[in-house]
Amino acid sequence: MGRSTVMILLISLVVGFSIIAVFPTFSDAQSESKTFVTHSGAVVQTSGEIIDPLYAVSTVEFDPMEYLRDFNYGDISQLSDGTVLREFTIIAEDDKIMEVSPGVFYNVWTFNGTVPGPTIRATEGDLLRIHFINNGSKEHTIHFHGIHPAGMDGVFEPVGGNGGQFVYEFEAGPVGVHPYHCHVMPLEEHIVHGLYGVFIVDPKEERPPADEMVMVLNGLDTDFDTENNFYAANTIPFYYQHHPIQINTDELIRVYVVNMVEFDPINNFHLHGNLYKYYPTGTDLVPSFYTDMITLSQTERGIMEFQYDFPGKYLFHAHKVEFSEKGWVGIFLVNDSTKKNVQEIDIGTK
Ligand SMILES: [Cu+2]
Repeated sequence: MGRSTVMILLISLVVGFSIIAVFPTFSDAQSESKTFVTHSGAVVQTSGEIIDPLYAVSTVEFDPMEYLRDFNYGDISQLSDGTVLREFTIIAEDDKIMEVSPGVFYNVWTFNGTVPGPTIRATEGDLLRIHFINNGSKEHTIHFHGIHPAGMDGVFEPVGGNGGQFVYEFEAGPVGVHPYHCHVMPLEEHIVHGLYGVFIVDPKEERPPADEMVMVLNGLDTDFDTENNFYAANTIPFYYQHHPIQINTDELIRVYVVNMVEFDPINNFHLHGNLYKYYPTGTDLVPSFYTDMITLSQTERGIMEFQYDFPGKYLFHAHKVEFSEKGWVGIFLVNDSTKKNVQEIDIGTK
């Protein structure tokens, strides 16, 4: 036998054993997965739940306009040393169905019944006590970004489903805007299904009064192929385009923006007809940028401040066009505050 024949024999043996080694795993995986044709016609294998729109019923009530300006300050009491205690109850569930777009039903995993979960708000130095109940079927946790003891990090303390409980307790800090999310593996799956929300820590000396709102930039992988089919600000694609956010000229607007998009490495936020002051993570009271475009990676966030001089309709959207065309686009409808005042005076004199 020549040297080349020996080599061919060796290669054949290696390839043969590889096929034997790989094949059982492959067929196991195949028995668990289902075949699914995506909206674009691609055939994908998925281990996710395929929901028939004809028989599905939405079990989630979520109003993006209400969520936008809804801040949960918790049940407030005072400790003997004067510290403010804020208590929250957060319940995780993983069996809800949401009609995210007409005819598109998606199994969302929720904190307090919605995606995103409630916006938790406190002042720096307050004591937070979060009563977490896991009514889901899988293990879940709450992992807060911020500063806290290791045992409160929501990573190594999985909370079992069907009523498992845990109490997270830590001091609110640092000042800024932070995400919270489930940190159970596979992490992508627990996040993309919706287990996240926003945690705002206000400075002791309050920021100037403003029309404040929260925008969570998120994506929905409705066919479980680890690519997003929809993008949005606050979950429902195109919502604020069809229901513009009403604001007033010469009024300070403050947007707490958090990027929770999975799979795509970056997202961004472009504002039309204006620029905003930007405070990355909101940890500083002095803005770092004056711009109309910020780029955000996973869980990157910050505070935007701006005011409009001129009334009218202005777009805000991802400048990554694919994202805006798949739902991450909205409109600010700027009302003329001087005109409004004149009308009020007119009514008053009649
Ligand atoms: Cu989870």
